[in-house]
Amino acid sequence: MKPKQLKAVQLRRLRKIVDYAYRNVAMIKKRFDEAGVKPSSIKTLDDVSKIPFTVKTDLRDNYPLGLLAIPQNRLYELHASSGTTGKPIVVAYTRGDLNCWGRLMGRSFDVAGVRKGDVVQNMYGYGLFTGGLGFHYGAKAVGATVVPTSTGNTKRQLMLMKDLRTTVAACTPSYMVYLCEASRAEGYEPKRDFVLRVGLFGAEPWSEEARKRIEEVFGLRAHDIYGMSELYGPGVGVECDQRNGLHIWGDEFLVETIAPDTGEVLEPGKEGELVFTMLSREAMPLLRYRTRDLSRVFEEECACGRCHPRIQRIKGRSDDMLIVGGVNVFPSQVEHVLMNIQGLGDQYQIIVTRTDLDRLAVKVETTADRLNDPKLVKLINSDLLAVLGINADVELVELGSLPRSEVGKARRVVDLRPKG
Ligand code: DLL
Repeated sequence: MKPKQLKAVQLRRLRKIVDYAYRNVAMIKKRFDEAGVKPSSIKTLDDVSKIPFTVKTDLRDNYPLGLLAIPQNRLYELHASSGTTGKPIVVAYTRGDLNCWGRLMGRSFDVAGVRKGDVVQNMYGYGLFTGGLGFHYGAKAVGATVVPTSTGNTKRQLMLMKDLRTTVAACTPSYMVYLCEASRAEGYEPKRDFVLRVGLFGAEPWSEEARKRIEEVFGLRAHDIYGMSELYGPGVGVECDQRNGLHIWGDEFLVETIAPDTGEVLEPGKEGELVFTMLSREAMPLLRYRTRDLSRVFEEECACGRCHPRIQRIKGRSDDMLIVGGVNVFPSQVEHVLMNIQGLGDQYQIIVTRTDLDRLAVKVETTADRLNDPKLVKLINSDLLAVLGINADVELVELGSLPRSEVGKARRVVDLRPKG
């Protein structure tokens, strides 16, 4: 499509989805009414800036299914992702939504050069996380063979990678960097023993250095892929062969950047928070969803010939969300868990490290008599696991031993991972 055609499709779909969301989602109607905006106020693509934002806490406040635009019996699938406190955010799909998501993931695979005949080893987690099934649907959409290994069990991953002649690796970039070392430690010579051709890496920020390392060790071509559960999952955008930014699928997503503090819309090319409007989501339409991800949007045509706008690789976040081994963790979730356990002090610290893989440690203060209480450690660990979905190394420390800050906020998060 030429950019002009794409814009015409976007406008037609925008007007339709705004009207649909206004009529079917009570929260959206209320927000529009409060802002004095009517669906008919949206006449041009620029009018999108009149639409009130949706934020993550709106999803939490409407837990589990308060933002549905359709009767619940039309749902085909439900996923969940970290909320900011104890409850997750639930994302819902109709059959049409699932088809659309699968198509977008299929396109993303296609752009990265994945074809029928490829063997895709899907090392993203299967389950409530959107990574596993999102990649599964994408592989099926291009007619590739999918090997659903899910996360973990590195020895088996490597064995199957060799024996099944995996050509496409799909996992978090930090896990692939880990496999660079782990494969050699297990006695493999990566370029000789594996026939990997393409990698699709996302769910967390990564760097050009990580890309170089992965490509050198495995001799594959690594593509960055972006997405989030609220926006179906992975497959919102992907790098084409130029690898000069990630194409955002413009016929399904309208992307803007805003100043995180004021909400002001920024010119293309300026760094800001990404905001997405989903153009055809049936189950849970999301208008102007604030992602908290920081990036830039480029509208110039790409040398690959695609007209879909591009974003720069994600630079970071404008909130305090941590991504630990691809899993989203909000410090407020940890606090929520700790506050609900009897016998703990108010002070805690979250420490993130990376030696081979990411590790999360939580130190929490307690009284002297409970410092060596293994039952307490076990309880904290299992409650954290239930809420975060990952294991944390829990350490009980003496009351008064964690650093307090005299001014402003306590330094609750210490991220010791190498930058870049
Ligand atoms: O991480 C979806 C996904 C799965 C994307 C697999 C790519 C591959 P959530 O768990 O909801 O969904 O986390 C979304 O992860 O807001 C970003 O902060 C971060 N993120 C996702 N992709 C990238 C990327 C999935 N390519 C959150 N680069 C997003 C940097 C990314 N950060």
